[in-house]
Amino acid sequence: MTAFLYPHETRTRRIVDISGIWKFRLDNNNEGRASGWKDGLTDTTLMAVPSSYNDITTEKALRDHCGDVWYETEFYVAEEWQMRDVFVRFGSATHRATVYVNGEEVVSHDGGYMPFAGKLNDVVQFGEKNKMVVVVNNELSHSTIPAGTIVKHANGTREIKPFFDFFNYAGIHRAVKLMALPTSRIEDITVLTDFDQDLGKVDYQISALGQGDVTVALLDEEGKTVATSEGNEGVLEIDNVKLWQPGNAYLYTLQASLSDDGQLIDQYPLEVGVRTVKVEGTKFLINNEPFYFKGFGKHEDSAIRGRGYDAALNLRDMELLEWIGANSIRTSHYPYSEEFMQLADRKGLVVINETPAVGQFDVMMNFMSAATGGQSQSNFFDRPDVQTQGMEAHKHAIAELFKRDKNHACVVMWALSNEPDTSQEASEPYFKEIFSYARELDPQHRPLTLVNFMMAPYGTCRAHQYVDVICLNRYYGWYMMGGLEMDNAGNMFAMELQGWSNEGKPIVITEYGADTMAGMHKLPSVQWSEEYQCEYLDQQHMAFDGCPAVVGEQMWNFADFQTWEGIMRVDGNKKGAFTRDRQPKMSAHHLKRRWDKIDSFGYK
Ligand code: BDP
Repeated sequence: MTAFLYPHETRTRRIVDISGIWKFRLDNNNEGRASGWKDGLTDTTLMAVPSSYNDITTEKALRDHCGDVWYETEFYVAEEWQMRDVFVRFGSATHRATVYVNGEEVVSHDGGYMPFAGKLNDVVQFGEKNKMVVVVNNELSHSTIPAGTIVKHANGTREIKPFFDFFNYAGIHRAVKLMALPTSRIEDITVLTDFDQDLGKVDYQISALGQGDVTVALLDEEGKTVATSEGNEGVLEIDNVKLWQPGNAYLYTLQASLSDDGQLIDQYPLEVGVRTVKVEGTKFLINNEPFYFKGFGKHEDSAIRGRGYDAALNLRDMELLEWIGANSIRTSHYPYSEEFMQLADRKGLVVINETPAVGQFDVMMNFMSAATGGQSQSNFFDRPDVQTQGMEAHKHAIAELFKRDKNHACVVMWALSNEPDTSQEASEPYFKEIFSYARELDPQHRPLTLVNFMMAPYGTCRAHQYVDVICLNRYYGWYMMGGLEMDNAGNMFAMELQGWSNEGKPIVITEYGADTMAGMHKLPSVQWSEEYQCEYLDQQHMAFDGCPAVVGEQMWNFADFQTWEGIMRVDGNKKGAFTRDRQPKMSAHHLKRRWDKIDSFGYK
C-alpha cells in the first residue's frame, strides 16, 4: 500500500527526488539478466529520468528497441534515517521493471502507469553511497495490458507491434523518490463525500500501521479548521459547504495525524473535493445537476520526452482546455501522472479515468481494419491466454488504478477498456467478470464504462449491458463516408445514436475526429485540410444536438501525438485540435465558439 499514497513531504515525512541524468545501457542481445548487470553497468551512455528513452538519442536501435534497457544511479541515504522505513518510489516505469539496490532486488512491478515502491532498510548503507540498477522492459503480448505482439524479422530483429494507435513509449516515465517514513504511519485514506443542502459530509476511513491514535482535521482553503474527528473512521460535517464543481473547484484538506501519548508520529494531508456523481436515466449528474461533457481524449505525449512527466506541458494543457471552453477529458489510453490528477482536482477538470486496457482486438493497427469497414477477424477473447493471464493482468490494472485514484474529486467515471472487440461472443463472459470485479472495488461506486468501437455498432455489441454510460468512438466522415460522402455522415451517425438511445442510458461520444495537417488550407475542403476538420465537426455536432441522450462530446484528440510508423500515419496521428507543440488549429477556434455557448450544466 505504501506506494499508493502520494509522496508528500510533511512534518513527519522526508522525500528526496533522485531523478536526473542516470547511466543507461541498451540490452540489445538480451544478456543483462544472465550476466549480472544488476550489480552495476559497464559501457553506459546517459539517460534522462523521468522521460521516455525512445526519442532522446539518434539511434534507431534504441527508439524501436524491443526488450530490456538498464538504468543506474547512485544515491545517499542519510544516517538519521536509520530509525525510519526507507523506500524508493517510482511514479511509473513502462511497462515493467525490477529494481536492485547494491545488487539486491528490492521491488518488481508490472504495469506501466502505476507507482511502486521497494523497502531499502536491509540493503542500503546508511550515510554511504548506494547503487541502484533498474531494468525496464517494454514487451507486449496478447495477455499484457496494453496488448500487442512481437514479430521476428528475417535478420533476427524483434519488433513490437502494438494493437493500438500510439507509440509504445517506454522507460522511467515519472519521478523517482526516496521516502523516509515513520515506522508507525498512515498507510491509506479513503473518503466518500456527500451533501444535503448547505451541509457537506466527508466520510473517512484511515488505515494505520503500528501503534498510535488517529485524529483528523478538515481545513478549508484558507487553512481554517472546519471540522475535526477522532478515530480510524468517522464523518466530518461541514456547514456552508463549498462544493467541488466542474470548472469551479473547491478543495478542503483532510489532515490525518497519528499520535502516541500526545506525541505526533505521522501526518498526511489529502485534498478533498465535496461532490456527488450519479447516473439517472439518460442523465449524468454531478452534484445532482445534469452534466454535459465537453473536451477531449488526450495522450501523455510530447516531442523528445515522449510520455515522460512534464509539469510545464501539463499546465499548458490545462490553460488550453480552459481557453477552449472544455470541462472534461478522458485519460486515453492509460492512467496519467498523479500530478496531472492533482491539477485536474485543482482546476475542476472532470476526468473519465481509463485503465491501460487498450488493444484488446488482435488485428494490427485496428483502426486500419476499421477503416475498411470490414467485419471483425479477431478472436481475441477466445484465446485461453487472454481469458487467464490477460484477465488477471486486467484486474490487477483496475485494482491498482482504483487504489491510486479513488479519492480524486475529478474522477467521475472509470473506463475499463478502450475499444475491445465486443462484437465477439467470448467478450461477454469476459466483461461480465471484469465489471462485477470492478463494481466491488470503488468505495465511491462511480459509474463504470467501456469505450465501444465502430466495429461493434448498435445491435452487435456484446458487453454494453454492463456499462452505466454508453461511450462511443465513431469516425463517420473520416474512416467511413469521408470526402464527398461526408455531407451525409452526420445523418448516419444520428441514425446509430437513435438506436443506442433505446438503451435508456446516457451516451458520451468519447472519440470523433479527422486527421488534419496544421497549415494545410483548401477551398473547397479536402480530407486532411483544416477546413475539412471544421466541416467534419459541424456534421458530428449536428448528430449530437439531435439526440437528447447524448450527454457529452470529447473530440479525438486534444493534440497531435506520436504513433508507430506506417502507411496510415505521417509522423503520428494528426487528429489534434492543437498541434503537438500545443498551438491551435482552425478547429480549436471552431470548437471554442461552440463550447463557449454550452454551459456545463443544463445545456439540454
Ligand atoms: C480509435 C482509438 C484511438 C485512435 C483513433 C484514431 O481509440 O486510439 O488513435 O481511433 O484512429 O480507434 O485516430
